[in-house]
Amino acid sequence: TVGLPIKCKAMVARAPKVPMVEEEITVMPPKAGEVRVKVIANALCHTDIYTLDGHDPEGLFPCILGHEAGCIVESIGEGVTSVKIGDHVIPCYTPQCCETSCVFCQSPKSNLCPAIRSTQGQGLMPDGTVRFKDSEGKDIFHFMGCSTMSEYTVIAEISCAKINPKADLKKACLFGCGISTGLGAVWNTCKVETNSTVAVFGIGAVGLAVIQGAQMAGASKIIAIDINKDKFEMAKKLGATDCVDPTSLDIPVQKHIAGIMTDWGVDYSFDCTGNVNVMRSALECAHRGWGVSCVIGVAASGHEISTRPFQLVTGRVWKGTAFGGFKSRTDVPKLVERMMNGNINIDHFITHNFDGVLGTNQAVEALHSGECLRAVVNY
Ligand code: NAD
Ligand code: AHE
Ligand code: ZN
Repeated sequence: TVGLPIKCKAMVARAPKVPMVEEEITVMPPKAGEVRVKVIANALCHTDIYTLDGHDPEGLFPCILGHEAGCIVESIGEGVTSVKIGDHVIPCYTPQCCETSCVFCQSPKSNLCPAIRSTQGQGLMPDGTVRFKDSEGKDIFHFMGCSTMSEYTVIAEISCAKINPKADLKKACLFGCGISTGLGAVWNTCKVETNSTVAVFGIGAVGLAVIQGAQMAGASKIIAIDINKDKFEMAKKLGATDCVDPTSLDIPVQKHIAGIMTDWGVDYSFDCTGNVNVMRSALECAHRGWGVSCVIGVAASGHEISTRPFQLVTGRVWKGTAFGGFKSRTDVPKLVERMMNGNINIDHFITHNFDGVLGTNQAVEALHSGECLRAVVNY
């Protein structure tokens, strides 16, 4: 079943802060334990831009970005048994090896399977080499184990979540990152209970997914915080009960939330901005005695969080989440089923659609405009 090299189009990020360029590349066949997929649709996540803009300490160039995609298996490498040619899959940057020896896969407490994390962070496949060559035959790095800004890509078998082939890949791709992360932060990482009070900082796709998850969990008060007031209309539609623009306050937003809007703070708060000052506000607006604050946003290289330890001494808990704590191969297919049976509506996240791999640059522009939640690029 192992095929020949494929020539196709891909967006190559040549250097930080430089627009990506469409190039003809060669995608080598999958090696043992790997799967080559045809990418049908890819949505842009803020993290792609963060790496493209040079803020990622693990950012390597030249590379092929992209990690929120819907794909069809084109060929499989030696030993691959869990997917076959023609299967529909969502590549997952948090893999799930399911080995009995993997303490992370065996624990219900975490989804952070480390099986291929080290090579993934170095832009390589698990055997330490790459599957992408440019037109001069030079190597191009992988990204987050996905590299879905290419018509074809190669991923590890343990990164493939096999989904219902009847699901629309142009929608289901969103479960590859942002939506799953926001929902899972609420349901898995924080386990928000009915009647909880919640504050969500940053109302992009991730923040909106947090609001949606909190509403589904039965939260009684959901405070949406953003410096862009245009975000509030959708926040309210999805369940926000209050909206706050911190720039219009004359006191710190955490004092406004814990003091004026609530007596002692919120039960749960979420940072969906990646700004370390916002992370501090989110922690400090959490309820004295038990408030939990969850970091979702990814901070730029060199940025660190701080607060007075007194905030923790007096019972607040600071935690974080990767991919919303979902075990990817087990849980993503279930999320897709829930979308198909109407239990999780995600249509409102797709604000823009573009065609062709080159449409990725229009998606980048759209995400920068502040009006975009998710731009889906259909290849
Ligand atoms: P986005 O750019 O669409 O949304 C960010 C929002 O934050 C915007 O609405 C912006 O106006 C708002 N914002 C910016 N500065 C603010 C401030 N000071 N106060 C309040 N709001 C502010 O991004 P996204 O795709 O929704 O991703 C959000 C963050 O989550 C990013 O940092 C991304 O890298 C990260 N992320 C993490 C995971 C994970 O697994 N932990 C997964 C996906 C995304
Ligand atoms: N490379 C960065 C870390 C980036 C990061 O934290 N990524 C999130 C996913 S963002 C998806 O949009 C994550 O899940 N991290 C866990 C992991 O294993 O990477 C850095 O700081 O080095
Ligand atoms: Zn992402």
